[in-house]
Amino acid sequence: MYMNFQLMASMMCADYSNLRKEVEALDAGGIDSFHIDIMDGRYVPNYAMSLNDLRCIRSLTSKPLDVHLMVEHPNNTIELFIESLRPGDTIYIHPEAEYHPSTTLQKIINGGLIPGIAINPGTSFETVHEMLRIVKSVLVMAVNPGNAGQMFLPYVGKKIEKLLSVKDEMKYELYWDGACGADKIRKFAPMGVKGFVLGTTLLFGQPRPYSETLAAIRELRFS
Ligand code: S6P
Ligand code: MG
Repeated sequence: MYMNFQLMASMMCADYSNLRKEVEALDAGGIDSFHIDIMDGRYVPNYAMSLNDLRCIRSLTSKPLDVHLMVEHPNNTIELFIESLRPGDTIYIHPEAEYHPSTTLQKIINGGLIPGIAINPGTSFETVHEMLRIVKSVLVMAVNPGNAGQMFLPYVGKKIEKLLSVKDEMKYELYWDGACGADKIRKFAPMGVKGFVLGTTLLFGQPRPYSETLAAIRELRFS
């Protein structure tokens, strides 16, 4: 059976000694968008990509960017991201990181971008329910935020089912971030998850070119 889903490259996993080549190979290889993980060392205990990395990648591709802000109080700096992006790009904030997440989401909307929230493994569906009316994209974290190469946390499955059950009524799309293997795409794409962020589990650090990996994923069999 043919299945329509999107594949995003988690650029914190890319080879930074060759960033231009990485972007070009992913772009030509059929990636749908570039996932940019921004961290502040406070909301999560790590630093990943910078605003300059984001601007560099934005200049190297015409494909959409999805920017995943793992920072405290994104409202303080959201304009920097909005002005660095284009219509069709998405900004995800973590609602726990903001006193008034709906104000920050409104700024993203007013900036002409797609508003999104990222939901941590330990954050309940009920906590974010009202925000689902505002956002267009929901990024479900299948690992704790902060690092690539972590183990999948199976308890997120139940929350994904809840989020899928109201997505049409509340008009948003659901995306997967963290430890995404072929088994996850095979199971969750038919259930309605629209796209998957690919990192070290499936895309980066593999012996074959990105074009072959991406083609193989698109050829997965769904019963
Ligand atoms: C985690 C981050 C993710 C990772 C991605 C890496 O804080 O938001 O986007 O970069 O999960 O993928 P993998 O397959 O190495 O877990
Ligand atoms: Mg991410």
